[in-house]
Amino acid sequence: MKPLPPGQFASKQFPRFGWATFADRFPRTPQHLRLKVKGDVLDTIVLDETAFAGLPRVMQVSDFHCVTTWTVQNLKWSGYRFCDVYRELLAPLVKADTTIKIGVFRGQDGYRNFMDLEDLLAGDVLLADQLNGEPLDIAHGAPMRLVAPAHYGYKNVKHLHQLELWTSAAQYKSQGPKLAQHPRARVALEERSISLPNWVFKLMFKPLIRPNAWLFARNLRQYEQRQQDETND
Ligand SMILES: Nc1nc2c(c(=O)[nH]1)N[C@H]1C(S)=C(S)[C@@H](COP(=O)(O)O)O[C@H]1N2
Ligand SMILES: [Mo]
Repeated sequence: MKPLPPGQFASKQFPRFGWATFADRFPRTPQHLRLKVKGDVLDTIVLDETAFAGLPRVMQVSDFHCVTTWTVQNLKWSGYRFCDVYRELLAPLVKADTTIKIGVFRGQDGYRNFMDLEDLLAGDVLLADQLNGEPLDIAHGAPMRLVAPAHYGYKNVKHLHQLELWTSAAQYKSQGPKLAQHPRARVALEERSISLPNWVFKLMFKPLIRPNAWLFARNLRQYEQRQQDETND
């Protein structure tokens, strides 16, 4: 088994998690895989099941690291390598003489984050639509999520519906608490936050793990109950 990165502990559970403001936000069409790709550098294109089906499907076992210090080990993801998606489907459409710096990912729940294109092209970065042999569920990012194991969880955007390709990160405004943002968020280097020293960050966020996981779990149960009630009506 891989050793844990600095400052992380192994969690048996894999909770639905995120910033508390997203605990009661859910994807609108979790059953439809439809990734819109846009930006000044290319004409907007929509990638659906058919577009992805032309790419090799890969399976990957990797660990998932939340910046608040929990790690789940040995998750079995399946989906498409971002580098394949980029090289096969997107790069041919990008206008000549443009250099893409970042990819901004948006989730159906309103969440967003970005990663450097260079980091996105690493071989272990996936657009995953399955976890442990099952289609992704609402808890973990249906219909498709970003999986970037070398980067903290907050870069691993769930419920993907849009990707924007930008030539510079200068205009990007971070969302939510500025405390837990780092442009690269590399786990091995403990790039947790640009504004807080790691020891303060860990002291502040560790006690919030359990209550936050509980909040997300409660909202998920309520969401599932509502879906159930709607189908029964
Ligand atoms: N769409 C979306 N993606 C998201 C989040 C979110 O709230 N919404 N939270 C991020 C954070 S902070 C973490 S730790 C992981 C949690 O993934 P999980 O719910 O599968 O455990 O998702 C990340 N991606
Ligand atoms: Mo997180």
